[in-house]
Amino acid sequence: MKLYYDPITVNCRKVVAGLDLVGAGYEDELLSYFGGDHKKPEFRQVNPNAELPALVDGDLVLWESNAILVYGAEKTGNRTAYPADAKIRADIARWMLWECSKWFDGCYVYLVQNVVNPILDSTPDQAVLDAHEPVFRGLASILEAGLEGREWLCADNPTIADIAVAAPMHLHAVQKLPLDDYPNIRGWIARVEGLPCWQNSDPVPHIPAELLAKLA
Ligand SMILES: N[C@@H](CCC(=O)N[C@@H](CS)C(=O)NCC(=O)O)C(=O)O
Repeated sequence: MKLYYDPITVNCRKVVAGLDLVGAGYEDELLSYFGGDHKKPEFRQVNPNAELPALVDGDLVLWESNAILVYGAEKTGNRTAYPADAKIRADIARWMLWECSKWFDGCYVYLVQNVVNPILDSTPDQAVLDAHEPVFRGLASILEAGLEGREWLCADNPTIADIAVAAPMHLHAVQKLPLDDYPNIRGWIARVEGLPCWQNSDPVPHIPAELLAKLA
């Protein structure tokens, strides 16, 4: 399998960590997000959405990070990170769909304002953050309730759903996500951050030093 990715982006961090969790190996095809490689015609042949990541395995050309995680788990047959039980699978599908339809956007506003804007020499727009905060809090309350009394979202162990839902908040400290009111989320993200697959996919070493300095 060949994975097209830039390790610094949210959805690429998701697949790098998730494919590691399920034990799926692949060949690296590294692209530069800030360099705009994903918008070039040759990559659009792979993903017409011009978005990272994408995976090619023989005649299968796959985009959508959560589909890539399901495929990796099916390919390796990892029944711990992707249990066979129908109800657990439905729950995993639910959280992964919630992530890409709601939670990603809920967290992305903070990533753009507090991480991407400073990198691009623009200042965070507090009015945008203030207007968005109720949306974030509504979504965070749903995740907080989903984690009540549980260590992991869908099973007694981490599954691909935990990796998918953690990804949009992967830089939560520099994103400045307002997590003070959500102890279950804080405890859970700390557990995710303790996973070897999460530590192995740390994007920070891949961020050029001159860009990192702008976040200090
Ligand atoms: N739903 C897609 C979203 C992919 C996506 O938005 N990727 C971002 C990087 S995290 C991207 O490449 N965006 C294109 C751009 O900003 O021009 C997935 O989960 O794979």
